[in-house]
Amino acid sequence: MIIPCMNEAGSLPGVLGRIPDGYHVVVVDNNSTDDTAEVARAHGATVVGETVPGYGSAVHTGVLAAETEVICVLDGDGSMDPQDLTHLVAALEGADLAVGRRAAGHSPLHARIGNAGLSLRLRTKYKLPVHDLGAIRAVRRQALLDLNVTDRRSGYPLQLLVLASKAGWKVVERDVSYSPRTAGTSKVSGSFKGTVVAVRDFWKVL
Ligand SMILES: Nc1nc2c(ncn2[C@@H]2O[C@H](COP(=O)(O)OP(=O)(O)O)[C@@H](O)[C@H]2O)c(=O)[nH]1
Ligand SMILES: [Mg+2]
Repeated sequence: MIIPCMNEAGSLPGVLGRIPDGYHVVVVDNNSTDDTAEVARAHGATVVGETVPGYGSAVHTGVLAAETEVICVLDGDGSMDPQDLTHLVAALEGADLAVGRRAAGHSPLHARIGNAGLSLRLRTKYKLPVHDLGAIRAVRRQALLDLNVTDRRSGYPLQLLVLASKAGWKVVERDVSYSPRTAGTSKVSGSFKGTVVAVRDFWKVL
């Protein structure tokens, strides 16, 4: 299980306290200026550092560091429940990629509109059965590496979905919970500016 983290020391204890049995956690510390790395280690995670900023950069470093056949990725801000990953991993039985559809309740309005537009495009142009952007996911590690996702910023999850479609992968989506982050500050969708930058990143991919 890979958790990209930039200054998530406040949220991590809650996240790492809900890891399902049998999972090994790699926290990718992306230039945190707080105690993210120490907190992660204290809660049993392996910590890998990544100095190149960006969500995709942190995730890719985690994928390289992981040693399991199947990997999962989720945020370290407490907005997602690691227990949901067991359903996504189970769905890989009949699929190449399993992504979560986050409950919409707590997202800011601009983020919801952006997600709706982009996921509509994924359904129509790329024939993917998705209603969200794959922010939490499970996939086989080697297949993911072979797919060669190159985006190192917030477009990473979207590029993964587009490449999966082009490669003829079977993609499935499952409902997952979604709450406000439990501490710290948002790096992407919490601010209007962050969302504009992210949507621009996304649209380039599409
Ligand atoms: N955007 C961004 N997120 C990062 C980076 N490094 C790690 N992350 C983590 O990626 C996850 C998602 O970021 P978050 O701020 O929650 O985005 P939001 O939910 O869209 O507001 C969090 O666990 C971040 O700590 C980075 O360089 N940029
Ligand atoms: Mg978040």
